[in-house]
Amino acid sequence: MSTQEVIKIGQMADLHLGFRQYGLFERVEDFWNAARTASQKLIDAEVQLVVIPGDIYNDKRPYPIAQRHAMRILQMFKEKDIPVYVTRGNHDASYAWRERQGGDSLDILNDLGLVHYINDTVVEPKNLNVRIWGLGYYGKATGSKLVDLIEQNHELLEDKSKANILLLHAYLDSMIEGEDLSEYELGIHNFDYVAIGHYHKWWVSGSKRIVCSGSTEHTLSSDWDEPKRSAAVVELSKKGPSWHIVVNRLRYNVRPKIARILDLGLIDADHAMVTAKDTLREIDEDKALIRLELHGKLKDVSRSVDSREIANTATKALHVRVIDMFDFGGIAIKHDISVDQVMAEVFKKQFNIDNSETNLWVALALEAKDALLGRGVDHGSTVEKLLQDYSNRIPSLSTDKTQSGGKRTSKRGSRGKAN
Ligand SMILES: [Mn+2]
Repeated sequence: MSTQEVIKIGQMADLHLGFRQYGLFERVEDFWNAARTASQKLIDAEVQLVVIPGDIYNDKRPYPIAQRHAMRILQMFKEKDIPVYVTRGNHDASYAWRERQGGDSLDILNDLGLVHYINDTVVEPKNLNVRIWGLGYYGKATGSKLVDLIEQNHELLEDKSKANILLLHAYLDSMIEGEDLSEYELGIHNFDYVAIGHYHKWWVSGSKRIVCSGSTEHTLSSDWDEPKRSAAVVELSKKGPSWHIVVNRLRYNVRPKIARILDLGLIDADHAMVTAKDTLREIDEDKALIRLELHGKLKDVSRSVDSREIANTATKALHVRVIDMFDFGGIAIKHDISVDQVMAEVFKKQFNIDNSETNLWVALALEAKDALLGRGVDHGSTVEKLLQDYSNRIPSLSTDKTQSGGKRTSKRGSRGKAN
């Protein structure tokens, strides 16, 4: 009777050690605790090797505490004789930066014998029937860099006596639309197992051959809907000419996080404050991270809510973020909005300008500003001339004098002055 050889591989990624999120040292400890828990889970699962496809560190210049955390975690594997293979994530260092600096922090871990840092090459560990390919982070160029790596070593990919494992730090289009690399493009290379980092959620392809275990701790509040974090155990066994794959998910707890969106409708600031505070008292949980988003329309646009005062209502949580998303006079306040977008909103909502025309109105306003400041592309340009030019393109600015109506009259009035 022959025993079926099974190779057991542990995967964890995006440890982001040293991430002092919200400026809190407690968060640095959280990232260390999460990485340590994931590591212990993999050790308990008796994996034979561990792969970390990028972002061990949160910063390319990790603080001493982050380096000490990394060393302690990797020491856990070293003590059990479990080799660790890593690739470069975008947070570890960019390719250009490491070239300029003579290496990065992962090289230090490699030199200390704590990891095998695979830098755009292929390695064959002794005593295990695997071949590990590692490609660092290249963003949009990942696909072509991967093709280069494969072309240089194509005979190895054809040899199925060893399982071909690829470590990659990239988004696939199946995770985020239009991203760095397509799942199809990656699939055709026929790797037996691809360990992916960069995407911070759990994701496994339909074929089970592409595995993303997600970040070991939450970095973004958009991922809080899944309270647990994961590591993966991948089992590879030779079945005839190919390698069979089984993926197991190991879940563990991290610091509790609560996100709540409160839609208050049309309300005055005082009542909004009271309701927000009541909600916060309700969801206030011991040592949690809380994010409370306030939506609605304030009756009196001259007054807003005091986000800090609301946040201070919580007594148990570690950190509370109250985000004021109230609508002022029909214009939603957004956190990241360009001047052009603000103008488009104003034209649309305050002046009832048709959607199809708002861009032209924005262009006109920007050109008018340049003309007034005397820095227009066309030096002879004046606001009057611009209005004339644009009236051909913007129907609502049309010089058709036969039309009447309140709105048009007022516009004609202002144009009259220009003439
Ligand atoms: Mn990351």
